[in-house]
Amino acid sequence: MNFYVLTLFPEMIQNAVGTSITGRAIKNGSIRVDTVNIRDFSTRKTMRVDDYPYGGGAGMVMEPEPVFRAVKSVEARIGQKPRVVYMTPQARVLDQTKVESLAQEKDLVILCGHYEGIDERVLQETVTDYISIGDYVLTGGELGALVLIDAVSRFVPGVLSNEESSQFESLQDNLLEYPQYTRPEVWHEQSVPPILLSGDHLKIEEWRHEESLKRTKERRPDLLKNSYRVICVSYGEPGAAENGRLLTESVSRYGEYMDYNRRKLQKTPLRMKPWNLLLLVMPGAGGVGKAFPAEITSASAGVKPAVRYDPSVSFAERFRGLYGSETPAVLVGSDDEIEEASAFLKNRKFHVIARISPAVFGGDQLLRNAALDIREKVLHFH
Ligand code: 4H6
Repeated sequence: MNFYVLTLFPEMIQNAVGTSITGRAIKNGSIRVDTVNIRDFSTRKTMRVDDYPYGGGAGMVMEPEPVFRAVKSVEARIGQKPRVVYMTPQARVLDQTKVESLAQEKDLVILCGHYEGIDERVLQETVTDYISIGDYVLTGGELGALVLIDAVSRFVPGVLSNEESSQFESLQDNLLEYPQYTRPEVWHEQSVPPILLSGDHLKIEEWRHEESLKRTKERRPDLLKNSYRVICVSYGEPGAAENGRLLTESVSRYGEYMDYNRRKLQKTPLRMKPWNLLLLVMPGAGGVGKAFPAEITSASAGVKPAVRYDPSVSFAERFRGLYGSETPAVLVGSDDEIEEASAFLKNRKFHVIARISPAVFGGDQLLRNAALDIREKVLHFH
């Protein structure tokens, strides 16, 4: 991924990104960070790029033309129009979902303002995204740009090692991370929670989820209103179950997965809450992507292999125990399957927020994009 930072202080950017993990990523070619000095595009002999504000008032404003030319110089270099991000306190605050969506871009231009900001007209003509890194004021946009580059880079392939992986992060579920421990086992008379020494990975994952919830309630209760529990149900040939699991894991670290080929599940009532998200994966979604790399180890790892699919069981019969309560739902299947499921789920008080073609299981990138799309839609729904 290529970042182009338009700034009056290029060395501030280069010094910072050259260090630590972003520095390693630049060296190994996973990312590039090019700086463009806006002053190089000044239209004046003095090389100044600021002027007095119309209407009066304190401070100076950055002129539109140098900024415009700086943006155009990047467009000319890459031969297309990239997204242009303006770092400003007057914008929605950056979150993990936005970070991950920006990481999908090939090129990203980041515009850093100084003085009192930049002339509104050039912003209107060039900026595609306004981003704030928090509700406080900085002397310039550079620190914001650095925060953005750092957070986005973590999702660019090749930037993190396997150990540093960003695959399963609680923030993805709008939850805080669980507490971490390392050696020694007893320190200042405090022991590491015994469950972490048990070797029971399923139990450990459950414990961590509980700790994440506890911690979020205590420290960031505001996050919980945007947090939801993913429950995936699938039925069909074994491929559908596998695909259901893959989709679940790309949407949520703590998703739950259920195989509705099982007669027992069909009979058991499942009453979903408003803070659940139903992912329904249907037989039409089973044929694609069976050879999908199974490298995503599972939050739902103890799930028994899918039982045989009995196509003679009707949809309504299969899901007779399933009830929502204003619960958002995402449907994956053929058009016909989705049609039938939508009607049924509406009656059961679900809200279908997305319909997804089984083609998403055709590859890693498609699946990731679908998962991002789902997360954005749920946030909107809530
Ligand atoms: C745009 C407009 C980002 C950029 C005004 C930038 C905070 C954030 C800036 C300004 C930023 C953030 C210039 C206003 C200096 C105050 C640069 N501050 N400012 N929260 N400052 O992401 O005076």
